[in-house]
Amino acid sequence: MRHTFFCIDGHTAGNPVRLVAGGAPLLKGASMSERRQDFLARFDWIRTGLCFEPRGHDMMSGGFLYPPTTSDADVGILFIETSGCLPMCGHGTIGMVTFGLEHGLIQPATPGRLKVEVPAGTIDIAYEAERDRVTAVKITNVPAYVAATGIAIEVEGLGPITVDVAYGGNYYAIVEPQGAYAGLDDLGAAALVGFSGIIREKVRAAFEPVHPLDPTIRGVSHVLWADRPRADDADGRNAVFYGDKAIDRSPCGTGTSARLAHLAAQGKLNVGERFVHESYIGSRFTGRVESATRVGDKVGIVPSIEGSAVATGFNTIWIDRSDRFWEGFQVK
Ligand code: PYC
Repeated sequence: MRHTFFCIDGHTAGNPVRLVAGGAPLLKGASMSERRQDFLARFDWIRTGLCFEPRGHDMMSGGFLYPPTTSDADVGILFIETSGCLPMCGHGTIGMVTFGLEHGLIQPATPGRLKVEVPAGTIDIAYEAERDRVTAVKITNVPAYVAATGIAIEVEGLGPITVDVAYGGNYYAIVEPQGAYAGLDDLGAAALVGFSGIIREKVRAAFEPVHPLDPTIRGVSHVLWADRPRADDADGRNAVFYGDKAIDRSPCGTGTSARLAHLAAQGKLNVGERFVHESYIGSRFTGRVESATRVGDKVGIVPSIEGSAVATGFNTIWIDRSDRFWEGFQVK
């Protein structure tokens, strides 16, 4: 049996975005969070088929547009990625909103503004367009907060390090320069990937964060290596590890949100201040601490992230069950 998925492929700040515009399954659930659970239970083969090899690769990421479940939202998004269905994805949102607007799949009630329902909550979008191109997307994200500080672990080949855990739509183990970690260029991508897997495993063994308002969001999924900026007009640089082998080519929207909450908690960033974040490849998002808030009983912030995306083409993909690799595979 052949399943056909019509996709708009592209990238946000260099990281892939595959908007699955045709072929989305009907999902059960009274919210995007419940639909995410339903998708994972019944349709995860679509995610692995579209994200893993041979139709995808280690960094593949994207999602589906759905009618929202709440009357105040314009659209709902379900994210797919090599590691699972994320509660929120910043670079994915910027890409899917851009491609959806440019191709008439999203019809805003108010031009220039959107409310988007994602599994982690409802986010506000402000976008700019010139003729038929969307040139900038700003996400006012779900609230971000620091879940734990000072988790001490021993990493074979790197030595002892201390990490903090912060939430920005996903939970991040944040590694700041310290000890044998002098900066991103000192390690390089292959070592960052190798150490990240170990760090995530050790942090998971030591601490399991659970979102105070949605217990389906739990556990450290990503590792954010923080560093000084390369450019004079940037404020920081990062490398975000996700899945099993991926370094985000963008500055990572939820990672930047978590980092903003982290810096705010350290007293290094105030409400109203912006933070230009460089990615591993030098692309940028502009982050901002919009306001102070609470996440359940935790002190947090409302972060925003701004960036842009480029569509690279249409891609009609078949998942044919007679193909031995119909569900996709990963080389570990
Ligand atoms: O931009 O939030 C993000 C993201 C998560 C994983 C990869 N990118």
